[in-house]
Amino acid sequence: MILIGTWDMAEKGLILGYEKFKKTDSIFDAVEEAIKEVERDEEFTSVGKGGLPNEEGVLELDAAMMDGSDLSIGAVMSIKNILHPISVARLLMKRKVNNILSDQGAFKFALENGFQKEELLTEKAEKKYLERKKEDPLNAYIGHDTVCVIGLDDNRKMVVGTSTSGLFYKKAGRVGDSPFVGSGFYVDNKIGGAAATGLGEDIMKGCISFKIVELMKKYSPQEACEIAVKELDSRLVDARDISVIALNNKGEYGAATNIEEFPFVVIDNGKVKNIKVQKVK
Ligand code: SD4
Repeated sequence: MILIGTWDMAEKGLILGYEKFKKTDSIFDAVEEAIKEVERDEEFTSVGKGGLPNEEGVLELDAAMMDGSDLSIGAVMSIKNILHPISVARLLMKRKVNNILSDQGAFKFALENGFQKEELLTEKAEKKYLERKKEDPLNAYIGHDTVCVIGLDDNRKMVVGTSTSGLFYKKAGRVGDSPFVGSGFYVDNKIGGAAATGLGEDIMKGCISFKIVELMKKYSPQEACEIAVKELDSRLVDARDISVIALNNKGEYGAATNIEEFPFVVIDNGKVKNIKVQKVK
């Protein structure tokens, strides 16, 4: 089994995800467990608890999960006060309708399904917010990352999950790419999976995760990531940060970025690899 995750922050989660997999043999459990770890760790200021709030000082979270075997999707957008949005997304995934919920509807669904209301805004995050408030608004939106995890088991079952607090100091109700299928994530067992992190507004313009999966019909994950990032970066006016990871159903993986350096983590049958890719040329 293989798990691949965005940024260094994914490392501990991937290890826990692998441990979980050994117990339950479920790639869904592995991906969920990996992301839950990042959501609960207050040190990671762009996902879950301790994440950075919007312009009004409110923490709004986006998350999604997709099953590559039947292409089912679950997602939540702008959910508040729920520690594990990824678990809510997973629960929504097998519903034929009403599988993508936002804000109050997502929160209500979570409460009805046994999740607890929780304060997720930490003192540290609030302090950062108050400092940001005093700064030049042109500096806004710096400080954001999404944890994306793609998993593959030995039976070629694949799943992808994403979770983020989105852009720091975003407008209330703003949603990025992370809960949007095709943009923030995509997976098809017949080919592979991909996921993105960076400025959602730019990522969405290229439906980049779907594009990478399509490209993997012909290219390796590394080539597919590079082609997609290069194309989108050159197509946009003043493109901002776009970083992607991909894993195919043979266990080959790749990543690409248009920023100076993008770290990602892979756990391949228990062996952790911390890898960095440089800006694509
Ligand atoms: C968003 N893509 O909400 C997310 C944020 C992110 O690296 O991934 N930043 O736009």
